Amino acid sequence: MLNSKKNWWMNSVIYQIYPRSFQDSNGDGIGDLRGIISRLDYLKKLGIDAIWLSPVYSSPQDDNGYDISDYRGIDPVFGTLKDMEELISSAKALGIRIIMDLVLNHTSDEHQWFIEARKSLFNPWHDYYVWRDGKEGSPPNSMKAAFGGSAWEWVPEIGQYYFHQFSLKQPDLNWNNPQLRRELYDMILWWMDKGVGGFRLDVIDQIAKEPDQMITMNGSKLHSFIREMSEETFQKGDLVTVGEAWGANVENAKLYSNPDGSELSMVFQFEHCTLDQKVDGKKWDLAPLDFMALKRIFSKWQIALHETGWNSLFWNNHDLPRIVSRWGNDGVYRIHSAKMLATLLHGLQGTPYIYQGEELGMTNVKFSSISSYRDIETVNMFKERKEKGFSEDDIMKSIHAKSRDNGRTPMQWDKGQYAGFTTGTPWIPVNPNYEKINAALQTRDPDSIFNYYKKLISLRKEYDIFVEGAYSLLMPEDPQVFAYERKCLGKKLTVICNFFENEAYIENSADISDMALLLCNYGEAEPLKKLRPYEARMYYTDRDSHAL
Ligand code: TEU
Ligand code: CA
Repeated sequence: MLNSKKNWWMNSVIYQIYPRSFQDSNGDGIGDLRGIISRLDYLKKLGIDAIWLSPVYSSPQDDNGYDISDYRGIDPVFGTLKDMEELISSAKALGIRIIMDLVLNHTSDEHQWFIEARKSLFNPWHDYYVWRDGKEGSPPNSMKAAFGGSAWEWVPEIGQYYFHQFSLKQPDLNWNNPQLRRELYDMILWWMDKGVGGFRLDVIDQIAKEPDQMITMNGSKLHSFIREMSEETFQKGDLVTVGEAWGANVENAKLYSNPDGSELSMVFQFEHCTLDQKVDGKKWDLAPLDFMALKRIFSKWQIALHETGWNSLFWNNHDLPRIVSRWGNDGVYRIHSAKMLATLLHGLQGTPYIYQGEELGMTNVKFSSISSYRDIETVNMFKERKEKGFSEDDIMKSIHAKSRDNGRTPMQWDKGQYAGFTTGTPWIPVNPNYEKINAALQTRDPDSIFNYYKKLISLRKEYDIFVEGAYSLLMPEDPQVFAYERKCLGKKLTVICNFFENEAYIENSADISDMALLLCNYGEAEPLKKLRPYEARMYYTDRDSHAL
């Protein structure tokens, strides 16, 4: 950070809320804005700085709100615009900013623009979307949609196909149209006027698609579109902006998160999230985690973006399985492994994200029947693979490991009915482990995962090394331990984690002499010869004799 200014979001921690599953206030079984308002105290207690709110705009809910029919309206299942304004101001009073989720790659097919666009080739809104001629039955090319089937959908009335990278009900916007871009920017400015603290940009790497070239991500105009948008909107405020990009690499991440502020604050990239699937397979094609690759990839991003960009740090979001089940241990070592994973992540350089329930060590869920699943991606995959002849057992195994619904079961507040989420029937079943894993138990237990996260968040505020320190990997060849240090101006932070349930033996590889123990997930630390199952430690000194 030597040359660039420090921004508020650099020592912030962002908490993601999936509104549908957070807190219901009116008994219809669906979480809503008034529910969130009623839980702000809980978030204040945890110590987070900002809330990333998954979409609450008007939507037919084909993809739980990622299909927007009116960017300026709030969907009645979530509340009203007044509730939204109240959420922004009540959060602000607690020092918490609200980050809206902007879906700019596509709208709902029920958006007024699309209703017009599909009426005729000469309609003024036609060009807001991506159309190609074709003959009925033979789409322009073989591109596939993320949620199954062709990416092209025939509209017989006008004899053209429209392009959709996600569901049929999520037609892609045509960013080449300047008028469309202007309308999007005006909408962003409108939300900025409402006092939001920033934006998360859904699949931002896909807005500059070039379907004739079969290009979805990283199209040639991508960064010029982002720079234009940033200049016209974000740069007029003191916002945090986060680009979701499955197609990011360390090179383009330096553009996205250029410290000169010309694009976004940071990029949310997923390279580590593909390390437990078969090479050339899909996420459903399960493979054990490649731990050495995890060390390599985290290290690569830490080093590449140091002083040239900014990282998002996360294990979880609403599209990913629960980390404690995925790469920790949701049996006997649930608490230790959840804390270890948190320690590893929160010691890195970047802005940490906590996904609702992660701070409680919430786990994956194993519904026995596909009828309990709600996610369009999961449901479509089930059908598709059944038709292809996969066994139901195999498919359910993939779903239990990777379904997006793992992260979407209701937030577990207490041991009451439906975990305190709703007085009605929840839209998706509650994870049956809520009597053991819930917020009420953990907020009053000083050794809980919740209170451990709280401690990690407060450490980030207390020591500037979390923001500034330069990263290096320790013990690179160790197949079981993930250890690294951060250094800056005579200060040093060392993080040592046993990633597995076997004890790990350490031979003088991390020099922690004269360092103070900041945190250990077993409470007391023993001499650093042996690490217990999933043991994590964090050490600090501000008198590092080896530092420059
Ligand atoms: O996700 C981006 C995306 O590419 C997902 O389809 C992702 O590949 C998948 O969820 C992995 O299982 C964003 C949103 O986060 C997601 O919820 C939306 O469904 C999607 O965009 C479409 O808006
Ligand atoms: Ca509700």
